[in-house]
Amino acid sequence: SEREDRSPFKQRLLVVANRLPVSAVRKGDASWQLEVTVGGLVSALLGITDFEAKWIGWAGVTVRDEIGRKSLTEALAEKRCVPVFLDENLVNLYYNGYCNNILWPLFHYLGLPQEDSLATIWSFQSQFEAYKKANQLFADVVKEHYQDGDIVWCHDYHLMFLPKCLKEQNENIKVGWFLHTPFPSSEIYRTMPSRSELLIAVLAADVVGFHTYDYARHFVSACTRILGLEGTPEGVEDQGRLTRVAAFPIGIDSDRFVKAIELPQVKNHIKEFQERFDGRKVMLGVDRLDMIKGIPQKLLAFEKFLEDNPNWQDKVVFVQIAVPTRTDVLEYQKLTCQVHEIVGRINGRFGTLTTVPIHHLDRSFDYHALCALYAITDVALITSLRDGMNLVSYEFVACQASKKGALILSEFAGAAQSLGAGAILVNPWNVTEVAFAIAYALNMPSEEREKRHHHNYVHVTTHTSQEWAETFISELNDMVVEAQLRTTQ
Ligand code: ADQ
Repeated sequence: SEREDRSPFKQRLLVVANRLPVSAVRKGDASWQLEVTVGGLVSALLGITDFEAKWIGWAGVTVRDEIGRKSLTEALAEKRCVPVFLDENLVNLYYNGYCNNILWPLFHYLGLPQEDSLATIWSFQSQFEAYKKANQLFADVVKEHYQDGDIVWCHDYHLMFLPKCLKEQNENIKVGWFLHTPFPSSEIYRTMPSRSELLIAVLAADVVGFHTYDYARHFVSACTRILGLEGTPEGVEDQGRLTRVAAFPIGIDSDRFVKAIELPQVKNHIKEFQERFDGRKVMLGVDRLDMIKGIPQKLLAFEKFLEDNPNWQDKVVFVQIAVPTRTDVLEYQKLTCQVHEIVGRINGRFGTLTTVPIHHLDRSFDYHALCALYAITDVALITSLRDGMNLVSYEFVACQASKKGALILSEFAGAAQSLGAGAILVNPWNVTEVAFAIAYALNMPSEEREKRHHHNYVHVTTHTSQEWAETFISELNDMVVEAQLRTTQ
């Protein structure tokens, strides 16, 4: 409640991320329609009642006029959100360019952009300058809202410069930075033209967090090899100042999914889907349509499975839901075409007059329908080529309390570290291996399925998003106390 939020005992938390958890559509000069988008980060922080959280980020729209900016700021304030305004040119260079065309592929081992891509049209250097400028704009907004004792938690690859900008404003700010993607091996990272500046900027934070121990280790190696700093079990040291570097694996708000299965809307969908797919086993993939998710490879593996197992051809259906993202980017358009072509070929080869083996949908599913799909699935197929964590695997497990279906999971998703003992781990590049895993999962005896599911279910329901956020924040508080003790000694 309003009164609770103002409690003097609550520590204030400023969460800074590129996008606010609200999208805004302008309805008139001074009127806005706001829609809350519940992502992993939002639900993680909803569960935290010990802190008073405020969000700072871009609302996804360009607003040029003062009336618009003022009215959007007021509308967002009711949702505890503060907008950062970025103009179109900056969004192109900073967000489309540097973030999504350079950092995203590099961090997922896809390398730096090649000749014919957008990077050469907008030169690298101007994108990097725009990136720094955008990060400074985020820092300026933080400054306006910062009060002594606040915690500032910066998120993701969009804001690697933010810790540095914040500490330059005020060295006493408690700053944490968390990366949601993998941090690549230092051999990959060191191809980055601005490699040193980025590392130095991140190291300004008090705590730097990653999903897995491997990513944290890669980051420390990059700092030792590129910057010549000392790596310790605690983090990275530079002239007596320690930046804590550690793994904080994210989770989901598992209760929200476990309980969803009992909701009438979800039950209706479950009934509808069960009737629709009656007599066939259901396999499911849910991804953003992104190269890192390995969708073409997954389809090829399914094709190989159908080829090798004719007895399964009319007994299994594969539902692949792929929400399009970054649709204005050429590489993503090419990916969509490629996926459509493979789906068409497989359905042409193995379909009948009444059924097709693959239902491929280019769209997002609402929460109730998604939970129902998770619940009726026999085998989930997640074959990311690289993935920071992958929360779809967690959501699937949380919705499978009664069915106890099998999970095929890429060893290159962070989730492989936590769900490895329950899932069937695969190398997504090896189509034959994945095809074999599909056959294995579909034929798996129920005791084995239950055992594997139990392992995953215990993990997903105990290592929740709330626990993740609390652990990170308390580490940040402790770290700052330790640093103060050190300087007073
Ligand atoms: P993403 O790459 O977006 O996140 P993921 O962790 O799987 O990947 O989260 C996707 C979210 O979007 C899930 O909550 C899922 O339910 C939802 N979603 C995906 N497709 C959908 C569809 N068709 N309809 C409806 N909802 C859909 C990044 C990193 C991940 C990391 C997270 C969190 O790339 O590796 O796990 O951040 O840190």
